[in-house]
Amino acid sequence: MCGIFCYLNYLTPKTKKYILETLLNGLKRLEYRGYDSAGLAVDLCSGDVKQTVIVRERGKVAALEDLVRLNKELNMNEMCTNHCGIAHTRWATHGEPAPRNSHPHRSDANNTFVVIHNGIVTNYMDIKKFLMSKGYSDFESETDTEVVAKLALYIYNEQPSITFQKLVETLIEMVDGAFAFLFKSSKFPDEVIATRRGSPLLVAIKSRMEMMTEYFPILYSSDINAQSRKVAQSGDMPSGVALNGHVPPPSAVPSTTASVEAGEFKLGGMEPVEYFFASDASAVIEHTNKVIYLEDGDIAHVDNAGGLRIVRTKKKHANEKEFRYITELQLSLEQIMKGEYGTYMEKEIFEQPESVVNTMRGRINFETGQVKLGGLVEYLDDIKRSRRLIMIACGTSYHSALATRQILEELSQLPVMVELASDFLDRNTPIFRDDVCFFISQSGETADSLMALRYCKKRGALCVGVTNTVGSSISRETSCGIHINAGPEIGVASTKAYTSQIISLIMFALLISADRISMHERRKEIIRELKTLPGKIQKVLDLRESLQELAMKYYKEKSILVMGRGYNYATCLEGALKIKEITYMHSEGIMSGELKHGPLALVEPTMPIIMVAVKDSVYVKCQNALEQVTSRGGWPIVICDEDDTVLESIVEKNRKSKQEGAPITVKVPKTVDCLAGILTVIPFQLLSLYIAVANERNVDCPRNLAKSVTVE
Ligand code: G6Q
Ligand code: GLU
Repeated sequence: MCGIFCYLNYLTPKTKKYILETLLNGLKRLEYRGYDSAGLAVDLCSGDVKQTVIVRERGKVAALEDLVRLNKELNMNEMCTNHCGIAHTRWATHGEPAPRNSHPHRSDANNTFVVIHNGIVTNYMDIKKFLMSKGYSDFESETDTEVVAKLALYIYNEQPSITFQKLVETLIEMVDGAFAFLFKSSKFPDEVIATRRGSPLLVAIKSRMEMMTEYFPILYSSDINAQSRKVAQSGDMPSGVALNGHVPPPSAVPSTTASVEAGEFKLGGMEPVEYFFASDASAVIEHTNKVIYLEDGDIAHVDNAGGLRIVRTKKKHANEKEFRYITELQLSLEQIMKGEYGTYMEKEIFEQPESVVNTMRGRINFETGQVKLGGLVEYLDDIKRSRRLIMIACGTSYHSALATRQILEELSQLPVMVELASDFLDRNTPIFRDDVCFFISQSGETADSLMALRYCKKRGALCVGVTNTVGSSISRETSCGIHINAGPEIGVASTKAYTSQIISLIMFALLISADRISMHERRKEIIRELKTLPGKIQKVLDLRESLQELAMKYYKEKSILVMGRGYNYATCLEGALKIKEITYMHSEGIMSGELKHGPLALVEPTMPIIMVAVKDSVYVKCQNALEQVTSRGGWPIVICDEDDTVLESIVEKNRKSKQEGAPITVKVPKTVDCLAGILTVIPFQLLSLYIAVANERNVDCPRNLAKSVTVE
């Protein structure tokens, strides 16, 4: 999530103005990732001891820039020969967007250690308790990140002779969750350490010298001394690279004088060098195209002699790659921001194997089956005692409520109502003090949902937010809530937020039923399936080519009907919404139980129809619906389980010769009923995307729509 940027100049005299502009510019390049606040840390270069100054602001990078300009401590003309500056854009997960919660965070009033962080430290409460017991109690923020800065100081104070690298190595062993961290310290001036686990991070190198190799060796701290073999000028591989079958191609032969020696990037004595660390290449491409993408567990260290080394604690498996590629970027800025994808929507669809993991991270213990939602702890008993649960939302978020209503009813044993916020308000719906109202919203700013929240709050109901935006109006005005942690969603058509909303609500259902023995097996089955979900999502994404084919079949059509029932009714509504909003084609989600009551009149051989039917409790009813449709000349595409042959044969039976050749089924992996909607909706996300692309629509910004609907 969000952005990290660092600029380190070694033997390259730069004014403070240049350094600050480079940092701010780096952050601006990362703005597209979405964020709510920004900050940076630089040193005062005059004086014996380098003092670190931190500047942080809520809102845009431009606001931070204004604050930097006004800062009296910073002398823009000051020359820094060696300097390390770090900068950050934050997408809040813990604590509202505010200067005090913005990064960098510091260990103490002297800024001895400062840290920036993307991701979530899931055991931050435990670390905080531990630090407080040791007398480190001057916490200034509500973030999970601040504990890391304080933990760094604690480790240092315990072992004042510890190296910077060893300190970070020790620290990350104690931290659970996902992170990309950058550490800077007055105890180790002009140095920086970067490390990651689950969040992206790269280091880019700018030097007059040409790199002599395309491979950067890894050092293992367990056997660092043994790693002193050298890259010989003759073209030997960096130490360890040739081991275990990872023999790089002959193009790795060194070409000039910069060398990678014993795992350290050396620049021939007193050579100047500049390093950049960033969450993605868009922030560095204007400076250099030499980039090393760090991998989980890598600790990249630039020392005070300008050397770079990448260290790992130990080998995970024997044939682990013992080097990182030094990549030469060939891409334009625009291409880098969207990665390999043409649009943000596409990128966000393909991010789902990761985003669902982020939603579950630190919340589900797959071994013990325990579910923890930190934001609800204090209110769980009240929720269990409530009269009914009411889920209120708009658009896609409303569909996520529909998708989870049944499992919530089953596991909570409470009546569950699902409401469109606008209609809920229109009806002046009766609300009572013992109601619990959930407000589901990606942006957390949707006007109708917010009004409904205020309406319910006024009537004394307990209001719970389920949003993707910490610090949003809905997250602020609710009493408690769940942050869905899908990461910033930029495409107007909601995709990854939808699947993460479903998972969040299912986690809530699991939580509320945790002490019901009768639900034990059911919960176990769901938790088991949640674990395998990312792989299954990937399998559906791998169907992209057949969905592209299908899009080419449909892209000139005027209308598509989408039919299903049970858990998959929500998929039909959401699928139809995706199609209409980005392709501008008419599409209707139809509850197949309603077919006979009207929609059947639309069925004829030329009407495009997609039916969703997986082997759950309504499967037989879905077969009947399919029979009804095919016997009236309809020839639907069926989204079904991968082992299904029955539905195919029903379609085949009624197949007219002129319809031959096109695909009949889109098969998705089998999962438990309440999670099937996550797998069945992805074909619609992709189909609508490909139809929109074929029709040259603006996928990310469809006409007449906005990402955040702040008007009624
Ligand atoms: C769907 C749209 C839209 C959205 C609603 C509610 O693709 O993004 O339907 O879901 O406008 O928005 P929030 O979830 O931000 O409240
Ligand atoms: N969890 C951290 C916070 O809330 C970092 C969020 C981010 O990735 O920007 O401050």
